[in-house]
Amino acid sequence: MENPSKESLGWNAFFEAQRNLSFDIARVISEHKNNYTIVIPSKGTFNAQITGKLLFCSDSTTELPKTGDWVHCTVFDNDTVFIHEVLERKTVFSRKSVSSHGQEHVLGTNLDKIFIVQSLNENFNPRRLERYLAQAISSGITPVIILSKADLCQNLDGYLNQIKEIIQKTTVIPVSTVTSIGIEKIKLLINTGETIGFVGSSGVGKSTLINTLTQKNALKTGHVSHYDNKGRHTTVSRELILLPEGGILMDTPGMREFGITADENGIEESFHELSALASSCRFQQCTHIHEPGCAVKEALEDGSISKHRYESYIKLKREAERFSMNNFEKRKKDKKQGKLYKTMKKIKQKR
Ligand SMILES: Nc1nc2c(ncn2[C@@H]2O[C@H](COP(=O)(O)OP(=O)(O)O)[C@@H](O)[C@H]2O)c(=O)[nH]1
Ligand SMILES: [Mg+2]
Ligand SMILES: [Zn+2]
Repeated sequence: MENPSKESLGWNAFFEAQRNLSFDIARVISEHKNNYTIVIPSKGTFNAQITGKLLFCSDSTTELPKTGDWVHCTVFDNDTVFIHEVLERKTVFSRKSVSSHGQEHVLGTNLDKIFIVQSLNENFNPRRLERYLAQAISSGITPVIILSKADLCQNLDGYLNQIKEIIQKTTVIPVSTVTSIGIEKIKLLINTGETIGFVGSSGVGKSTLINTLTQKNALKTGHVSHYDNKGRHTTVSRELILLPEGGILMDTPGMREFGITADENGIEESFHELSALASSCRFQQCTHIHEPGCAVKEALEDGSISKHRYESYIKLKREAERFSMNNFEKRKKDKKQGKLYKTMKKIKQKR
């Protein structure tokens, strides 16, 4: 697999419809500061930069190339490749960043599946699982739950019991890279041309699992050294890895917090037993907090839904709502200007 075909890199009809034949196409394998590693089908791996036009015409950094993107590019010589355009993304998996005022932070694009990895020890956390699930579902990406380090766990059923109501239709695979349990099941879920993102806290075993799946035969697509302008080696944070038997894996760095950018539909879908109840609430716009005739509250009181589940639902709905409000830069500005206007009016009235 020296020079992979476009299909094995994940190219399909969705991207073909956007093809501009005056350019080469390439998939972004990893991103560094102003520098990308890309694979051009049948040509190989290159370092690439973006054109000034792409940089200056982008409204936000989320529009710039991200790991997983398909791009239109031009090879000038083997050292100079310019990315002109990012093709429309089939899916985007993001989180709300903790540091930069809750902006959207793209983790990877054009993912077909998300493997949510939690280890069967103190890392296991049903509430965090709900977050990842809501985010995957609202991004239109199929989630799979991977319960790692199964060799350390004496009580698998106890763990499974805790997530019974959360998982709904989601596939759950207990796995161990020590005993190899579950590895074959995971392989069956990775189809040729599919891109799979691995997410989960640091230390749960994502990289070890990816190494096991690739059996070190993977094409070392990101195996170009990257140096920033001071000559320091920069960390490769996210990287696509091609499996020899088909399938593309994306490792992500561990995240201490995972803020969701999910939309309300995604939340409703991942909590569908609660949304189903909501249709029987007396008020259509019921918030399920204090309204009379609330079917969700009734179910909570009679014990048919758990308190944990109810609280997550309310919390994530609120978070999604807040994100969608904050996300519209314009709205934010309007709000600020509105505030300023009100303050000035007050000052004037006082005079
Ligand atoms: N007992 C056990 N340890 C594992 C397993 N998979 C990974 N580990 C260990 O967990 C630690 C973190 O693994 P790593 O793959 O770096 O986690 P990542 O941060 O999610 O990429 C390492 O010390 C691994 O050896 C497993 O299935 N069982
Ligand atoms: Mg890792
Ligand atoms: Zn209600």
